[in-house]
Amino acid sequence: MNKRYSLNEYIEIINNYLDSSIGECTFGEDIVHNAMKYSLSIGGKRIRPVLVLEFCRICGGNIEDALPFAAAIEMIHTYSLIHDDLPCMDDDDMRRGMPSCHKKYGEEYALLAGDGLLTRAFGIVAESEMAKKSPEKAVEAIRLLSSLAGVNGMIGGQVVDLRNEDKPCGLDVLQTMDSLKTGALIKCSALLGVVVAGGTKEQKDAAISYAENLGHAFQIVDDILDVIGDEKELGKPIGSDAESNKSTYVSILGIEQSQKYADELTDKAIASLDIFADEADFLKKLALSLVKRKN
Ligand code: GRG
Repeated sequence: MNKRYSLNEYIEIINNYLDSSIGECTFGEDIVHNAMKYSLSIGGKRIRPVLVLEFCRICGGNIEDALPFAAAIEMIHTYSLIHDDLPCMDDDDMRRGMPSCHKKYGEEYALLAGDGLLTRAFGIVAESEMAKKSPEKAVEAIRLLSSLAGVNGMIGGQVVDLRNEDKPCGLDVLQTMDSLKTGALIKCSALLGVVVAGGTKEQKDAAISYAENLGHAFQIVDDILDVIGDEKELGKPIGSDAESNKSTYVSILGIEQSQKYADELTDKAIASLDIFADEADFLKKLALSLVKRKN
C-alpha cells in the first residue's frame, strides 16, 4: 500500500500547493488575486482536501494525482465562506480568526474573490495531469464538483437556510439543510479521492457512508460550538445561531443529546471503513478528532 502521511504532513502539502495555485495577475490590478490568496491562506482545518488525499491513498492511488482536486475543493469551500460572510448573507466580520474577506478588501472585491476561487477550482482540474492521462476521471470530478457544490448541493443548503431564517424549523428540514450545506462538499471530497484512484464500487459506497455520517456529525458539532465554543479558538464570535433565531441541533435536542447523536454518527462513519482494514486508521482517528474538536 502507499506511503502513509500524518495530518500535519498533509496540511503542509496542501498549503504549499494552494500557495502556487492562484497564479499571478496579468493585467496590473491584483486586488482580487490578493483577496483570493488572503482568504485561502488565513487558516482553516483543510478537512476537505485531506479527505481527497487520504481516500485516494487508501483506494490505491497516488496523492500527487489528487492534489489539484484537493485544491479545487478547498477553493470552493473558501469561496462559500467568503460569500457566506457578506452583509447580504450572515454579515460576519471575522473568519478563521482574521477579518473576513469583505472587511479587508471591501464587499465588491470579496464577491469577486469568491467568484474567482469558484472559477479557478474548475481551471485547476482542467489543467491537471489527470485531465491529460485519464480525462474521464477529470470529467467525473468536474461533474461531482458541479453537482455537489451547486443548486442541488451546497448552494441548495444555503437556500433552505435562508428560507428558514428567523423561524423555527423541525429536525427534518434541519437535516435536509445540513446534508446539502455541509454534507455535500464533504461527500464530494471523499468521492474525488476514490475517483482519482480509480476505486471500486465497494470503496465508493464505503466512502459515501463515511462522508455522510461524518458530515452530519460535523454540522452537529458546529452547532454545539456555536453555543459552548471558545471565541478565540473558533476564530469567530459564538451565539450567532441563537441571535438569528435559527433552529439548530442544540435548540431542538439540547447539548447533551446533540453530542450523543454526533458520537453515534461518528461510530457509524468509522464502521463504514471496515473494508479498508488498518489502512483506514487515519480516517477513523480523523472522525474521532472532529467530533471532539474545539474549532
Ligand atoms: C454559496 C453563499 C454560499 C454559501 C454556501 C457552506 C455555506 C453555504 C456557508 C458557509 C457557512 C457554514 C457555517 C457552513 C456550514 C459548513 C461549515 C461547518 C463550514 C465551516 O467549515 P470548517 O469548520 O471551516 O471546515 P475551516 O475554516 O476550518 O475551513
